[in-house]
Amino acid sequence: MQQLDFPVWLRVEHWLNVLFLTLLIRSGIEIIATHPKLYWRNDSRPGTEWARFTRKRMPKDKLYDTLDEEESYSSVVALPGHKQLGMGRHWHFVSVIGWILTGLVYVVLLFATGQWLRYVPTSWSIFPTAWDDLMTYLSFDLPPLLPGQPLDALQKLAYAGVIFLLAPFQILTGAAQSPAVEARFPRYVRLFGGRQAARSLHFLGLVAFLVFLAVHLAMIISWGWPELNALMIFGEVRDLNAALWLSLGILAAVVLVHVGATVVSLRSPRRVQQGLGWIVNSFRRLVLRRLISRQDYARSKLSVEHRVNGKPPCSTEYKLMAVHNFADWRLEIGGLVERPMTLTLDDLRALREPHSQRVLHNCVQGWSSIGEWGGVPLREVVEMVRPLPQTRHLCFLTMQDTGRDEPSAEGAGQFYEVVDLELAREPQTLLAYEMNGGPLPIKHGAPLRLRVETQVGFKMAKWIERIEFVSGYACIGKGMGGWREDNVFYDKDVEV
Ligand SMILES: Nc1nc2c(c(=O)[nH]1)N[C@H]1C(S)=C(S)[C@@H](COP(=O)(O)O)O[C@H]1N2
Ligand SMILES: [Mo]
Repeated sequence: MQQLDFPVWLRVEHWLNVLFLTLLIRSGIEIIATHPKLYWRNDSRPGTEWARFTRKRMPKDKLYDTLDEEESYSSVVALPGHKQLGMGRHWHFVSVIGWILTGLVYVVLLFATGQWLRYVPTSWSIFPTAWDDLMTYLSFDLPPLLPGQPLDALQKLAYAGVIFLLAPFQILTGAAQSPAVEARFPRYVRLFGGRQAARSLHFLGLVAFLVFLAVHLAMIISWGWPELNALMIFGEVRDLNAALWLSLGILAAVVLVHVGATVVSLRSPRRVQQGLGWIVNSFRRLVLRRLISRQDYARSKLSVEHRVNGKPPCSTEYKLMAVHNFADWRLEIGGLVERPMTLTLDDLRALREPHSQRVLHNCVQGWSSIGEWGGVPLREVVEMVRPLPQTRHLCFLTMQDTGRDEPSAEGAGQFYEVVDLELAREPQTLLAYEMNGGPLPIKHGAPLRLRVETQVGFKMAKWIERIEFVSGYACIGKGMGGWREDNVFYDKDVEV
């Protein structure tokens, strides 16, 4: 029979796992901080959360948005802490790539070397034995190890559960939160009970990992830290002191990575955004870019109260337009096009019967709602104005001046977002002037807003006044591809 020892790859994998899991946990907590509430239903209706990690109470009589609900957690628990969702996302996604690659190598080697026998039970008798082991532990005693194996029955089942159930569960519930995956495979998300249920389950998976870590450490202490530690360092029980120092050295290196990641994220977020963004984007392009939205939720699934993000323009000009039902509003389309245009709302309505779609909206903060949007598919407008060959992106400029309209937000200036031409041509990319069968309400972007269903919500500019076709965006704003990218360091392409 295969000897279940501690080959070098197993030891390396173990310590890499420590690094990636802890990075995932801290960056995950940063992501929760931005909307510290958990729901079961897709509409994330205020008041229906089953768990909340904040003391803030939101007003019932005033328009507030999700940014007002955000919490600032300490860097001790969150990477990097202090309301840096953009940074938390970059670290979470980079770590998840590292963790999945580590996991794949691990599983392949486990099966290639016969070491899988240490985790995969080969007889039903393991269950009654594990029960006996549990009773033994509860009476503060140590159960016998399985013959010829490094673990007792209960430990074997616990490790098998973490490796073959919990880890895949976290990956699957994580994927179920990607707007691109949801848009292309709405049924996949339904498997978990919807977007918010997937988010809640992902959180419970985090709790399960924390419990596992606590029990794992307790076990090591009760079975003999020095010897087990030596096994994880040298692969055999020898040089206990050297093993101790080496393991402390590895842990110090892990802590150093965490401290370093936290400090650069807080001090030079732009560098982290560019560096990690490059890694994450390469994977995202490879895996998610070809997913095209195919959503059509039933009318009965529409959220009674669609959540809101961003505060409407409060200029007199905008208010006057609103009073006149936006008769004076104009949409300018220009830049690298053959036929620049200026359209009124009536012109847009006259283009065609409104196209409508019932879709799930994912805010980067974590909430979701389902709405019906009506308007003109953007690709029809693109065909009308005829982009020049060098066009790569569309820049959506809005009537919102964030410094004036949302003073509590970080950053100032005109809100804009850049979307790639290929996304603009997808069937469910929409210039919407209707919502749930009526005119688009002011808080949702009247008179015109964008819908790009494979992306996270912040790409969908509201209160649009101009669309500029461009070949690059380095000269727009701070050059990162949108107001949020410029000011709060989000990633430009947000299929997750
Ligand atoms: N002009 C502008 N558009 C915006 C925003 C904003 O702050 N300003 N917020 C974005 C974000 S973060 C989200 S989640 C969606 C919210 O759309 P909703 O309020 O219709 O739900 O709008 C997006 N469009
Ligand atoms: Mo958002």
